[in-house]
Amino acid sequence: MFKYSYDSLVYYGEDVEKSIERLAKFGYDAIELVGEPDNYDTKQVRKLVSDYGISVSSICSIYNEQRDLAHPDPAKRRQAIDYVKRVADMSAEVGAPVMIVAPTACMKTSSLADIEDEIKWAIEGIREGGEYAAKLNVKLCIEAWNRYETYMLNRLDQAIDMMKKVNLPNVGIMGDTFHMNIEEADIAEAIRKSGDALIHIHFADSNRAAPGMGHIDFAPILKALKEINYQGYVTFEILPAAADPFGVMRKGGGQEFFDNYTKKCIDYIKSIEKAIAKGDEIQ
Ligand code: LER
Ligand code: MN
Repeated sequence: MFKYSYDSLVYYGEDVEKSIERLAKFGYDAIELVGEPDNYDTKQVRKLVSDYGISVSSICSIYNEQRDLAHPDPAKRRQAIDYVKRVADMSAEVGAPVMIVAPTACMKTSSLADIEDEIKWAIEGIREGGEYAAKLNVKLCIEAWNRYETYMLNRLDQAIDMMKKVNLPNVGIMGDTFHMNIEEADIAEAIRKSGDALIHIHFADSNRAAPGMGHIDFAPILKALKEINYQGYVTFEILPAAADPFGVMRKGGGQEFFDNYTKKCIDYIKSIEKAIAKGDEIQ
């Protein structure tokens, strides 16, 4: 059986205890927290997850203009590296084994300098952050995003190439089925090719709604994860279908992402997992 968690990014503005309580109620093993260290009392979170019998799977770091590891300005890069380190501290404090790292800001769709220089700066930044995180027993996973969110890493093979250049034992990669559906020729094959390098994964359907609500076939994806003996969490990261999902949530939209989709995600994927285990034909 896979371990399941849910990215609390979509529980916008909610008290963390309510989120943890919901995830425990619907049978999740863990919560993915948002990489905003100032928003959490980490001691309290550690106690809460333990009280509700779940864990913190991971931290979903937020890479914006202020946190761009590939920025041509060294002062901005330093700021981004400091952010990676602060999230590593937060990960250790809440007991999360993995934190997400991205080489550039999300929604930065073209380079500000020569791309080879930007890639080199990103590698240096991830390496410095990774060395810091290693001392805290925290792993970094490099996430590839689709071409409308970044110009740098769009596929898992590119993330693996960067991971190899960073060259640290605690730095791996992750997939996100929403991005992979756009960029990979074959999602299951990309997972198989990643093998041990794949240490985390985000699940969402093609429209970023709960799996089962779009057109991704999750059976071959789960089979590929079994084949590589995937040991990480399957984390649902679903968001409103809008260019500015947070604008939707700020206006009070996205209520279905709380109880409704939280339950749908795990029930749907677990039912496929069970059918695979029984050897049933998946519809
Ligand atoms: C960005 O699209 C993404 O997939 C997240 O994991 C980070 O916000
Ligand atoms: Mn993601």
